[in-house]
Amino acid sequence: GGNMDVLTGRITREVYFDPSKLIGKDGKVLASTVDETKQAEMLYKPVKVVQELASEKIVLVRDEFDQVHRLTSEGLLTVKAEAKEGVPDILDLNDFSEMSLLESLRSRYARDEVYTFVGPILISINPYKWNHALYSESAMIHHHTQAKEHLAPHLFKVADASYVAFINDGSKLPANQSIIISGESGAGKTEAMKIIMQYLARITHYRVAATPDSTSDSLTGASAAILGAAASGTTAAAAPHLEVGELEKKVLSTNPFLESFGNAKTLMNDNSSRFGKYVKIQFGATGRIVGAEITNYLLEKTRIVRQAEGERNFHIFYQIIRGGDKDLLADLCLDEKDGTGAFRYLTHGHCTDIAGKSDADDFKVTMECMTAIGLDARLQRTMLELVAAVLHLGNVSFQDAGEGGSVPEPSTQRHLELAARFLNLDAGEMQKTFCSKQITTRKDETVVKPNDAAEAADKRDTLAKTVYSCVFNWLVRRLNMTIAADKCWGFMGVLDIYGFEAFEHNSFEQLLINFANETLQNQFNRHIFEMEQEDYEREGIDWSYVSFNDNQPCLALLDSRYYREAGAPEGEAAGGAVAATGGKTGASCLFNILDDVKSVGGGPRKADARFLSALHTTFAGKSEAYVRPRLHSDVCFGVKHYAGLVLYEVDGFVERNVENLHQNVRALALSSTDPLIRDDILLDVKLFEERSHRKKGGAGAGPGSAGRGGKGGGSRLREASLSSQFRSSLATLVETLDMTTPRYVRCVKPNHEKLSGHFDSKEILRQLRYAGMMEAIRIRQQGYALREPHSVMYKQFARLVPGCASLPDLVEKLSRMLNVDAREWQMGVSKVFMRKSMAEKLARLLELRVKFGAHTIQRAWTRLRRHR
Ligand code: AOV
Ligand code: MG
Repeated sequence: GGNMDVLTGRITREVYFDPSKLIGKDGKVLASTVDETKQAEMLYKPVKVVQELASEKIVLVRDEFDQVHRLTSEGLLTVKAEAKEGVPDILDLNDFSEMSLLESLRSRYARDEVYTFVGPILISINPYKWNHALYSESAMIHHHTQAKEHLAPHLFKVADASYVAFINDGSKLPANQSIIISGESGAGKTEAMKIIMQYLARITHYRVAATPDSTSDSLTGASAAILGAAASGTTAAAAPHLEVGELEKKVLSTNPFLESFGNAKTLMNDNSSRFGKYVKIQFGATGRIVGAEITNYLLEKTRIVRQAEGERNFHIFYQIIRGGDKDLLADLCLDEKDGTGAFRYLTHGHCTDIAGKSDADDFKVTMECMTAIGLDARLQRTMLELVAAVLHLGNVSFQDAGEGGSVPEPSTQRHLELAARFLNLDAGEMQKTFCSKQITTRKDETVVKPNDAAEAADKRDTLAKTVYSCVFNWLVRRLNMTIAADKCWGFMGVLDIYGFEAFEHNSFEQLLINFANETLQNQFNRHIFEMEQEDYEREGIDWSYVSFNDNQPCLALLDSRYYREAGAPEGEAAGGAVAATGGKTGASCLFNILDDVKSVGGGPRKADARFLSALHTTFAGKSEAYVRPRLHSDVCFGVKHYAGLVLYEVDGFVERNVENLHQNVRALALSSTDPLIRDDILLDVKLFEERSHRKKGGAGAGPGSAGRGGKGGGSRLREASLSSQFRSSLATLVETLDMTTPRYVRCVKPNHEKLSGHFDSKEILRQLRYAGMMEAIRIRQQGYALREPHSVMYKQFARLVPGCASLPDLVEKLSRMLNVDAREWQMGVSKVFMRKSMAEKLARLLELRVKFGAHTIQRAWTRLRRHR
């Protein structure tokens, strides 16, 4: 093959090397001494051949850093022309390897072809530059009207396929769809979601406009219109402009609006989503949009009071200060001389600007969206006041005042009063709440104790976080009130969450974010596997041997919902009991242990330590996904996620999970005299209070806990904890996704520098591996890589095998000739399924036929047979 040229010194192609074929001076393969990360780093680097020792099959190569390596000759990899050129669908590569995948993507990316299919999955590599023609209205019409096989990979293609499947189902029942967008922070998920929504908002209108009888409510009529448009070649010329209806405008307006409140600049992404969302676009039976329903997931609250170096708080804060008019700023007392620099909550990261972004302009857009969505002047005003209240809270400082007590610094008293005013709270009560704590003794007596300055500041931050996250959730509720339809025929959901995160320091938030990604990865794996299974079953193929590496051990470690007897860590304390009672919620998992840690006694630090030691005892050496780190095992634990090992620092886990330590902050918030704030905006706080009162009442497990294995106090506490709410909202999401036909968009970040045109192979390969792309392709490979229709197979090989009577006979003889065993192939109803090694041998056979002619092979085959 390709190596031959190298060995004879005729190197005409680019050569890459495979680090696992490195050899040392002694001629031994080094692979075992080069660890995996190092190998990944060296992966597929182009090299020049320095010297070849053809007799010993050893090659010396020089890399770009002028370092010379010794390799076995199989370590030289040549890129086939096909991969070098790049194919629109990776599954069409005859010769699949990580390198050919990477080379295909690289050459496409260089031609600005940022989208590539892997079967039904779309890979999108962030271009970091806008190609407006790619998303123009004529591009939309083109995608909607042209036959699919002529279209290049595109988000529109995914959206259109989804839409067509949805309405074209033929039955009277909707086939609900989902488009699941995933990828690391900054990979382009949110932009992809917006592009998809823009497309759907316009195309659904176009379709109705093109329907001859647009009043017809008939589904088949609507589908016929699409097909008609495609057949008659209706194109941009026939529909000069795609209109967007009022409702569609509202739906689209929710995106910039929620971004203002829920997105922020991080080191990874100038516009990073700090919440997850699933938008169900609701359709009527005519295929038109009738509304949208947004589900949001866990806003990253800590950002409100603290930002890492180089990062910002949520956009809205900067927008108001920079875009609000004089009167507004004077009313909200935000007209400080130093602008954004005057507010402590905005200056932690020492970064208040985003290159190329105008917060003032964005403020106008935010306000326009708010009006478009239908929030009236009073609601808008209240919302702005609450945002101002948060900023003022941040500027309140405390000083110690002897005997463990504290008071606000006199110069910041003004801010405390302003915050109280905008929240409609009593400033004196607010100060009391910050600067003292109420403790209930064993005898149920309430004692008031002073807080020192640090404790007071902590409570101040808790109030700020509570208020802001309530405002955010309230906004989503309001949006749903205005845009969600009461009744709809069916829906298409689009999911855009925060990507997998592994920082230097990881905390509770990262664990929840990564748990969400883990859950989705599992959903993806299951689906891809099931799809494969269906193809096999359709063809009547035995697929039972296809092994599948899922991330179930990690999920079971985190959430007992995923506990499965075979896969669960052995010997865990609750294991036997679980099997006996048949209830899986009783299995110990990380989140249950966290929920059960008593926060009382010794303060939050001690509680975190108890949590950590419980984890070590329960899981170290027992769960394959759990890691007790060699260093810092007194403050850290590790989880082996599908995307790699992450070490979490337990500091703050118990407190953030239970949110229970500041009961009097909640009571303070609920004393607001503005009913809109108290009953509506702060609904989350109110519900939380009600739940914990029920708990205190001790009246057994309420109806709400019935489904959760109601097992005394523990389960009731679990209901209230942040992680348990997150767990159940994710479980509901997965249930919803499982009821739809999912399509996947895997976004990839080409480099860390946010540069356009820079393709960092190592980074891209890492993400593709983590996203399970290799796994998805591996299933195909490990299963049957090659699926040839019967006729093609017969035509290609019958001439090489003399005297074969039928296709089964041909395949039988071929497999003997090539010395492959019976497990390598199966005869399907319409295709022959062959595994990778047989496919490769056949490819070589074809190559030989080309070089030496069919008769030579026939002769060789006959001789061989006689010999035996
Ligand atoms: P993310 O949603 O995946 O990150 P975004 O969708 O916010 O990432 O994309 C990050 C940035 O990349 C955008 O602000 C654009 O500048 C650029 N970008 C993304 N897609 C395109 C595109 N199709 N064409 C041109 N530029 C693009 V995060 O929310 O941080 O996980 O949490
Ligand atoms: Mg995003």
